[in-house]
Amino acid sequence: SSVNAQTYEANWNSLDKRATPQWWSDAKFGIFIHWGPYSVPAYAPVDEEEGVYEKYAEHYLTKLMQGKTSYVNFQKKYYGKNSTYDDFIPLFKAEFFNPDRWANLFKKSGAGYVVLTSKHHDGFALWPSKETNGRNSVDAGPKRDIANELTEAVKKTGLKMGFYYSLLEWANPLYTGGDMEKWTTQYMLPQMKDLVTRYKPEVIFSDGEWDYNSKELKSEQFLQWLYNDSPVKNSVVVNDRWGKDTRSKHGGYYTTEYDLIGDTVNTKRIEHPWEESRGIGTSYGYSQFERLEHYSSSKQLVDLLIDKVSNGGNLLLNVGPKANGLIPVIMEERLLDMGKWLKVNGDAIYGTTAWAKRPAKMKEHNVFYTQKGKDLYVLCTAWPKGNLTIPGVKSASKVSLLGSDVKVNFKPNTANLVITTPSINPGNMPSEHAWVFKIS
Ligand code: FUL
Repeated sequence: SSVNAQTYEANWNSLDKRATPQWWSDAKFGIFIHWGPYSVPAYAPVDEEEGVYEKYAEHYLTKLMQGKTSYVNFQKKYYGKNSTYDDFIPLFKAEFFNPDRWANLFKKSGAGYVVLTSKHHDGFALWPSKETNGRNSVDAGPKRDIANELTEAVKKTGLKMGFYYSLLEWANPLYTGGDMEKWTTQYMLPQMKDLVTRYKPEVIFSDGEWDYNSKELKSEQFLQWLYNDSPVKNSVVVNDRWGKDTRSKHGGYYTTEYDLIGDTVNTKRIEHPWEESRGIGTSYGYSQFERLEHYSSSKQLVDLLIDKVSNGGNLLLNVGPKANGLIPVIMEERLLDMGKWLKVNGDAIYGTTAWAKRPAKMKEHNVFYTQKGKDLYVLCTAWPKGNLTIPGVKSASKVSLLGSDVKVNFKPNTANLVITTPSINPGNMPSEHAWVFKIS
C-alpha cells in the first residue's frame, strides 16, 4: 500500500503527482468523528434555520461570537449570563469514553478507516499539544490523550487511523490577527508536525482553508515534509483543503459535504479520488435536539454508500459522540446495519472501481454498477421486477446473487445481457436494503 519512493518539491505541480495510496481507494468507507467542547451544548437550531452549515453544532463558538440570537439566548438560559464557550471545557469530561468499544463498533460497521477531529475550528486539541497553552484534552476537560487512546484501539482492530485538522481557529489571536507568517511558523506547522510525529496518522483531513491561499498557509511546505520525511510518507492520504485555491484542484482526494458543498457535479465524473462526508443526522458534532426525522435511515445510508462508490468515491460517515464519551444508540444502530449489509455485499464495494461504461442515470433506475477485475457488480437499491437489462454487456459465464445460492438465469441478446430476477421468499433474501448480482 505504499506509493513510489520519490522526492517531492514544495509546489503543487510536484505534490499533485503523488498518487493517493491504494489502501484508501480500496477501503471505500470510513468513519468520521467530531468530538470536542461543542459536544457539551450539542446545540444547533434544528427547526428554525435553513442552510446546511446552520445545522452544524460544532459551529457553536462562531455563532456565539457573531451574536446569533438563538445561540446567545441558549447560552444565557442554560449556562448563565456571564458564561463563555470555554466554560464547556471542564464539562467535556469524556468520563465514559471507552476507545476499544468505539473501535469495535467501527470495525463492525465494515469501515476501513477512522478520522477523528484532532482540533476543530474552536482550537481545542484532543492531544497534549503544547501550542494550545492548556486548551487540550490532557491538561483540561477529559484529562486524557484521546488521540493516542483512540489510535491504539483503532489500530488493534486492523483499521487505519487518521485525523481531521483545522487550519483556522476562530478565537485564537495569533490567527485572527491575520499575520500568517506568525500563525504558520509559531503555531500551525509545529502543531501539525507534532500530531503526525506522535500518532502517525494515515489520513489527514485538513479543513478551514477558506480564508487564505495555500501559499500563505504554507501548505505546500507541510505536504513536502509529509510526503518526503514524515513517518507516514508512504501510506498517508490527504484531502484537497489546503487553501482557498485548492479545493477540487490540489492535494489529495477531493471532498464533498452533504452532497451540497464542494464540486458535487464534476467530482463524480472525473478520474480522481474523492470522498463525500456527512453526519448521520444534520450535524457533525452531536446535536441533541435532532429528532428521528433528522436522521438518515439505514436504507438511506446503504443507498448513499452505493451511490458514491459506483461513481468512484468513498463515503466518510460521521458520528458525533456525547460529551460523556457515549455514542448515541441511533448512530450505533446505523453503523451496525451498514456492517450487516457489507458483510454480505462487501465484495461489490471493497477494492472496486466505477464501471467505465456506467449509464448517467443510475439513481433514477435504482441500479448501480461497480467493477473489479473481470467481474461486474450490479447493485440494486430496489428489488428488480421482471428482467434486469445490463446495457452493453454482451456475454457472461455466470451470474450470481451475492449471499445466496439461488440459480440466476441470464441470456445475452444483441446488445445487452438480460438477467431474469429470481423469485425468492422474503425470508430468504440475502440482505436488507439492497442486493447485488455479480456477473462473471
Ligand atoms: C466543514 C467544517 O466547517 C464542518 O464543521 C465540518 O468539520 C466539515 C467536515 O467541514 O467545512
